[in-house]
Amino acid sequence: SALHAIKARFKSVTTMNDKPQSEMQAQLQAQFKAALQRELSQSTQAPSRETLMRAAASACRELLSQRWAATQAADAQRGEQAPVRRVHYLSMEFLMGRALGNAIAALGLDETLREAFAAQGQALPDVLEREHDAALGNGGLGRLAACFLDSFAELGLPSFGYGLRYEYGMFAQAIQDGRQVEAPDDWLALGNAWEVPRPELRYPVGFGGRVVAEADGSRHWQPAEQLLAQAVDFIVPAHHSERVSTLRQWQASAAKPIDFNAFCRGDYAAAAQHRVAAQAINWVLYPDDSTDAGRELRLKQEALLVSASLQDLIARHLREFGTLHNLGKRNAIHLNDTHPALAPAELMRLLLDQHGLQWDEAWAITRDAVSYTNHTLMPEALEKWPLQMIEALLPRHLEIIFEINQRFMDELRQRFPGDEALMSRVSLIEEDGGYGSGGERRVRMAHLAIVASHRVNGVAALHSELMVQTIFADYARIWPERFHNVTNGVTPRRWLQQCNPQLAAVLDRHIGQGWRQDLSELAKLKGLAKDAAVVQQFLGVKRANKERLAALIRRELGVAVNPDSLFDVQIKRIHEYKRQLLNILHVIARYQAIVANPQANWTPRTVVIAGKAASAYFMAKLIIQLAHDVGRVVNSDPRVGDKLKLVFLPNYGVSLAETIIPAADLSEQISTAGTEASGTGNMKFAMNGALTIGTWDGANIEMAEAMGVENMFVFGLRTDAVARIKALGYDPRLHVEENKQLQAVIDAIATGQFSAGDTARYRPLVDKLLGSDPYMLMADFADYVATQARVDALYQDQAAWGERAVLNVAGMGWFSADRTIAEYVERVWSVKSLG
Ligand code: B1N
Repeated sequence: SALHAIKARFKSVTTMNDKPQSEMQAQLQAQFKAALQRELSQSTQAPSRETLMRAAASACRELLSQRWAATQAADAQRGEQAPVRRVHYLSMEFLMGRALGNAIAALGLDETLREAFAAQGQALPDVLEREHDAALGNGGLGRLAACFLDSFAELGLPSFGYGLRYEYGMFAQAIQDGRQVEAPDDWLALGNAWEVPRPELRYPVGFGGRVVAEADGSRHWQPAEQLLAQAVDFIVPAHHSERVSTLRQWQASAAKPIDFNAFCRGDYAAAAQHRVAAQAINWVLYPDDSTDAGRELRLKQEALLVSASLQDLIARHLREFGTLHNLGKRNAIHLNDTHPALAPAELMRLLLDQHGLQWDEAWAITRDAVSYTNHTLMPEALEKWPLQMIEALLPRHLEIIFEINQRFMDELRQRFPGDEALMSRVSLIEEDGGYGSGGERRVRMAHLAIVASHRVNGVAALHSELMVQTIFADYARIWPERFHNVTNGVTPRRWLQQCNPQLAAVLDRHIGQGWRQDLSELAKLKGLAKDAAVVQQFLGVKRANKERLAALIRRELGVAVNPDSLFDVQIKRIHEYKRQLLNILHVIARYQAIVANPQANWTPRTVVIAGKAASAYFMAKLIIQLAHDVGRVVNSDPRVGDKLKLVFLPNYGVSLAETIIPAADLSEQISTAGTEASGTGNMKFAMNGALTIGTWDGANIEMAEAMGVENMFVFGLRTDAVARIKALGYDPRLHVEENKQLQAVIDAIATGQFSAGDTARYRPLVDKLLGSDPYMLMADFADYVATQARVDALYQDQAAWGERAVLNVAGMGWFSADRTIAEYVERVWSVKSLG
């Protein structure tokens, strides 16, 4: 397999004189003792869980720092012949979650630490829980970047993740009166023991000002405002070698921190103005998932990330090779969506203006280095920056973008003479004011990313196909060889081994431990799916995990749910295309049916929903409110009892997912076909033995093919049908008129049955469903409800359900991020892919 080939290639760097485990244990114990003493200072009180957590984190950080130095030393000696370039993964988001549990698992020091904590009267899980989630991402795109870092380390890939050190990560979600309220996520309040500051790594970053033409014809930029970007590292360990990967995050500060004259005048606000403006860049992660925030501060964030990262790359490359001519052959610069798509413009600027290269050579280097992953086809997510804003903040970059476009247009004129329409469609500059432009001219960042890349990829087979058939069809005609697919994956360390230790133990017992390194070994389970003892163990583990989740639900919400009921789970960002509303409509239909016929043989269900809505996304917030209103009515109706519960767990994030996913029986992956690029939650659920109810969308399709489509509950319109119906003119009312059950559900919402008679509250939702229904909930409702009935029937036969659960896990070997990264190496980042 590709994975084996890659591992073999890296062998020389992955074996780095592994230390004996006893020495590691002794080191950790000593470091922990020293760190604890530092933390406690003179205090004689027993250390709190927080204190123990911080001491353990800083002890681990010390051990990891040694591995970091060894990894860098090994990578610096790769030389000219290495088959793979050093990867620089540029991303505005890295959704890392907690680090301590992962670090001690990677270091093989769980037991050592368990004992050290026990000596202080504390249990390991209680201490691990005190760590704040590092929530520097919105959802799937950010979590994917975190999984990739894990696989970079595991595969021994010379690499850096580059991001921003946000002071406030993803907002904390609280629920008041059934409505979402946002609070800042002050994750650094108590310090962060994982950070490794790199004071020697700081780069100037400019904004504003003007471009000056020199006498020799060269041009250079005189920014009005100078900032410094300072590196802060986070070290990511491999689990089966001493390799690590690095997440390098940038922190901006003012080049001139205070205005001393203003200070002496006593005008402190003016004195601190630069400082505040610089630090503002690091304040917050923009909490918009699958939409474009489009604000000036966001553009500054993107520019800072790109500039600091590329200056760091160039400095390292010059240290290693002493020349820039081979920069593209030795380095990959990967764009995680278009958020870092200023990178080619900035790289060109650095090569031309600071290092004196000529355009053609600089452009060849840039195209060799840069590659781009697209994560969504939705028009509202495609970044387009107003020309005027770029001109004001980054005037030299705009010049370079114009020149790239000019040369691209010249090339097209040669290849497709007279095709003016093509030229205006693929131009980097949107002249005519498309979606949301307000008539301004804008730079299309996806076009810049494609033109400047040697590879462009989608994140699942269907998505990659639709990408070249729809939004990038013209480009696929111009450069067919540039477009590829690399299906997403997740790290089995965090998402199976660590979040579900009991299932991991069952796997170890029956198929050995090899799956932890090579997930394709899960296929060995296939032959065991009919083994009653194995199935029983699977069901037993699930039951224990469900009890844990039931306890959490009781603690958080005061709702008692029955661990023997079917746990039906949908956790992800709240978005209309993901159709949490369809899920709620099904809950209402079921509620009405139970009330009408309480004696029927109901399969008891607990429906769990969690997820955050972008703060300005009205419809998504209304869906959260509806979930609460429906939950309140259903959960308190004595006629329903255990047969149905609907709970919404607040403040969804990585840690909550780690508890919920192992406890799920049913995974809801119900986006309108063609809208979810891949999904990665879908993979985590199936790996943990949940069955999926899903549409023929994103990676669901490849999962169904891998495990056997008979092992998934597939329903709904497929992409071709969606397109056909939309072309003919979709009328959602027809579906409502012919379906009594659906009518009753919509009526109940519209007449205020869940909102104490308030008929206005959900009018926007109802109007949209009956009006345009762009995500076609009405068209898919009947099939969804019928498929849920099939789910009920199978769940009543626990042996049959358990067999399917085993087969789901057995089919998930392909969806390891290790395989994904092996494919990126093959198709995108190898020297070979440069042709
Ligand atoms: O990227 C994930 C996919 O698994 C999901 O299907 C996809 O929805 C997600 C603008 C995005 N696409 N686009 C974004 C995030 C933040 C932002 O500001 C867009 N996220 C996805 C991983 O491939």
